Amino acid sequence: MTNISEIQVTKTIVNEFLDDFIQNILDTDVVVVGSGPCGVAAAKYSAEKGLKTVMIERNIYGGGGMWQGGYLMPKNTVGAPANKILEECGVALKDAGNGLYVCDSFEMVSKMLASACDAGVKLLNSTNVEDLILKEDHVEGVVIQWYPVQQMPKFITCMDPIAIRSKVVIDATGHDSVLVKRLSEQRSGIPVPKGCGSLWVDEGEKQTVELTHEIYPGLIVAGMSATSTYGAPRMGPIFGGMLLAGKKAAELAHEKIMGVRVKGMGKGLKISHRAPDVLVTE
Ligand code: 48F
Repeated sequence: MTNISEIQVTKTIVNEFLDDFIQNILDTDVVVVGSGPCGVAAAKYSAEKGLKTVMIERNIYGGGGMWQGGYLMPKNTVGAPANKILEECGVALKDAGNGLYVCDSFEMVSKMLASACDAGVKLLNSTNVEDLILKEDHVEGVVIQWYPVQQMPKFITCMDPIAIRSKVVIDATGHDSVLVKRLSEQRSGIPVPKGCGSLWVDEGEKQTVELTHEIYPGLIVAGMSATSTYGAPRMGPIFGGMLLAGKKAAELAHEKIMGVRVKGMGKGLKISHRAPDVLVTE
């Protein structure tokens, strides 16, 4: 039998949260906003590269669009070579032919999140990133508020948020491109996200990776957020491009922070404030 008091439980939670927040979250290398397939891959690979990494999710649970494969069916597909990322995480895959693989969506979510945790990623859930810390020529972190607070009527929510400093922020917020949208209101040359184009699986998968780049010093746009920023084709219920985009975002963050060359990246894909030259719908 235990002898645990109610007060001890509360004190343990409060102390642990504040210690963790101040030591591991408040001032970090990389903040990944969004915990969908792109965000989790970005966070996992950033942490595996030795970068202090915080992943922020407004939902109570992580996983974003990975929980349902499409049309409410819990089967996820990925195209090669992204199957290797899932194999690394221990996800059981079935070969569906032509470079397509399929797995159970809940296994993909849980094993990817476990892999990010094992790499040392810190997760803040129920937390909405509502703004950037934006200095004259670079992004220096994010502004956060509890998501339930943000959902309350405006007359109650005249409550200031708080901030987390980071060397790099990765916008992996999916279709809404939340941080690019916010930045576009304040800096010329940053596109106003237009939403994704119509379905084209192969091209959408390719472009989501190609469009993942540092859009402004300190802000990397990645995955569906990049697709939606430039109106590139949607790829539908296939997640390989998202995983590869997340991995690329981590490599770009590592390159920026450590000053190392990104292995295997051609000249055309080096860090640039402009989107790489790809076919984008007008
Ligand atoms: O939507 P989401 O899964 O984006 P992704 O990782 O992958 C896209 C695919 O799931 C799918 C697709 C391709 O297969 O078409 O859409 O690019 O995950 C985005 C996550 O970001 C969270 C949101 O709740 C979701 O879990 N999010 C969005 N805005 C914020 C946020 C915000 N302001 N603060 C915190 N989290």
